[in-house]
Amino acid sequence: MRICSHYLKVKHILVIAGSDSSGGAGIQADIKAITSLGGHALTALTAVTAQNSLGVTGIHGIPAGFITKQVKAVIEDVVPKAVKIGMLYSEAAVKEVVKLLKSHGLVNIVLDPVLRATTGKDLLEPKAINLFREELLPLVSVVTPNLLEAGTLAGMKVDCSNDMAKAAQAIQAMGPHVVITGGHLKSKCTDLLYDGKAFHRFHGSRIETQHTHGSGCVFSTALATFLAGDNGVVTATKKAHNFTRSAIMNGYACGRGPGPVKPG
Ligand code: PXL
Repeated sequence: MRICSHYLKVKHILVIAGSDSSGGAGIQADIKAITSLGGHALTALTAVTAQNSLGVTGIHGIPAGFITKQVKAVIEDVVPKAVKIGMLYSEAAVKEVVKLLKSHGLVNIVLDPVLRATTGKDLLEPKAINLFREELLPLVSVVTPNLLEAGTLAGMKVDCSNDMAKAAQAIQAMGPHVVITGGHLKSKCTDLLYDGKAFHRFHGSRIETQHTHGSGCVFSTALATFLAGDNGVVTATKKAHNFTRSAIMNGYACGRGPGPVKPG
């Protein structure tokens, strides 16, 4: 049988995440980021959101067993080089993903701990947060909270560089490397990586735009894709930081509210 050499080079990234009908965040952003970086996105949908640039009007969770069915179907056929986990929505989905991670030898797992949409709607049932901390975080390679998510995971307020360092240590103690994204900082937009040994800071001046929808999804997905490309966590974080800054610079209006970033 003739094997296409291009197929052998393509990195397969498994994405477990929700759909954003506005096309800016969620699995739509993930697929754009992976594709533009030359990878192939394998996908397992966790929830379907009805939303536009002004807000989320509805969420329909996919039955947890069917999330597993999607993951098993793809990984029985193709071995992913990294996994990106985004919006999980239900406690049952968190439990199911914990089971999958325990039993399938998946590697380079990046968790974007999606808790709430910028417009205010919960994207994870609040009762699932403990399970998230206690069962899911210890199983992932890197977790990428924004300031608000880092505050919830660490149980403290996080709104300056010192808080970020303390929260990163508290979250790293739960298991994974941590990158706290600093896009919501008042001064500079510094992303902070703590790998259990040292802090690494990735600085960027503020980009004046309201079109940042999907930036967290793009960052975590780019990080997973760069890890799949055999970069260490520091290099992969730096590359994901640069890739996301470029996506934010190229953000555009789409509707009456904040528009999406443009990965690639
Ligand atoms: O940006 C976080 C996020 C993740 N996943 C989905 C979303 C959002 C934000 O709106 O809709 C599906």
